[in-house]
Amino acid sequence: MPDQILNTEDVSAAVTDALSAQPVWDLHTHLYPPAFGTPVSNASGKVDPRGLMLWGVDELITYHYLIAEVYRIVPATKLPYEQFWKMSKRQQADHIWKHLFAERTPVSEACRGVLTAINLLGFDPNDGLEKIRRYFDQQDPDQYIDRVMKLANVSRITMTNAVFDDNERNRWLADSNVGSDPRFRAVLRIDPLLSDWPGASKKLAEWGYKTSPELNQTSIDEAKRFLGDWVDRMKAIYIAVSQPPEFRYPAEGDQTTRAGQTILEKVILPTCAQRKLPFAMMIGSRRFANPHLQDAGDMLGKADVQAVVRLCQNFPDNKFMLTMLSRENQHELAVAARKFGNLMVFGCWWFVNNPSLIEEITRMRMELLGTSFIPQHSDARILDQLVYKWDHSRKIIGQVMIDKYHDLMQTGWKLTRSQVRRDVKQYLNDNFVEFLGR
Ligand code: FIX
Ligand code: ZN
Repeated sequence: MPDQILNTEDVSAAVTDALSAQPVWDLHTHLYPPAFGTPVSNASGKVDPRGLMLWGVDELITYHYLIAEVYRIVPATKLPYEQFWKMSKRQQADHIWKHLFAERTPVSEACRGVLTAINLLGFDPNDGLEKIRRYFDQQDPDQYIDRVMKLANVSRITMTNAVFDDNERNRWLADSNVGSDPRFRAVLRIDPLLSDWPGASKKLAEWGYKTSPELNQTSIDEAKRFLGDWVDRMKAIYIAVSQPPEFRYPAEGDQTTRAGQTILEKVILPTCAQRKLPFAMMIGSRRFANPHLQDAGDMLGKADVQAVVRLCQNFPDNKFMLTMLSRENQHELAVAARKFGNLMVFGCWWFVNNPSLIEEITRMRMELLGTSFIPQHSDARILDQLVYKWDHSRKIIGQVMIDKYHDLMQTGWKLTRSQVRRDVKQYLNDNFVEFLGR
């Protein structure tokens, strides 16, 4: 069938159809397959209280974004944090549902996301939770993953495998096939290696590597062996860290911070370059601004994009994936990406993963980078979130693409349906696949 040249009035439907039809490789999530255990009661009967696979309506409602929001309504003076954390997951969900959904209008993005997911899963959120809970209690987690991936049109789920987390590490050591589910890919996440070499070196020593807080050649060689062992064990497709807004390169500050620079220069980047693995830096998270909120207590700060520029300058053989948490960093980061082909900007992360900012950032990136960036990742922690995060993001990315195509067509450019499909595939899949393989 000949390729169709689009009229202005055809563009909206062509973009919407292409985005809906194109499966997305979700390149950063905190999701897991059932092999990592699930604490959620379900039809398979296998419930692991420390399981890492989170799914179902009570997990959706107790997402840490909503814990932060409910504590604005019922402050700790009324509900002490430790009392909340002692509640069952269902009791926490009931508390959040009461205060954020029943007694107030759920207009925040995190609240709206819960309702989009419930609705697209075929329920009426106005029916209350009991009927929905009964549905989830009857689901087999393995089959449910297929249902959610189909609904969200996600082709692959990329995990975040934090090797310094005992619960995660011990699962890999107990079963080398734990990560073999073909729907998932592993990522070696190594924050403490960069942020706390003294502590990390002691842990590596406990695990059989000849490392010490002194960063001598033996420690450097052994830390590289550690990375290689875990990249191989996980078949990791990239190595990742999140860094605070204070991250600088070259490092400034105390000995631990400077040790982080040595680890970066002599351990991580050589390992990634040798194995042609991207190194993903997620910069701007200031952990535990309110520690009582646990994961919900993290904050953001404006970071230094020039640190990224210097890394790209100094390590031209490395591939850097970058996302930053502060809205104020986005423009400078996009301009940095114009200067370095080994820098791939991705996603609207966490506190910029809201419709107004996804639109602003995607529009700015499209104007500066064309089709050579990765607009989004879900950062989902609960499986069902894929349904809403990709529904919401496809719509916003689509609106920006439609506007930019209309601008393009003003020049007389003849836009075709296959060009639209090609661009959408580039954004949702090919840019990531090509960057991995470069
Ligand atoms: O560092 C990260 O991977 C962050 O995405 C998480 O720590 C954060 O809690 C999150 O899930 C944000 O969406
Ligand atoms: Zn994340």
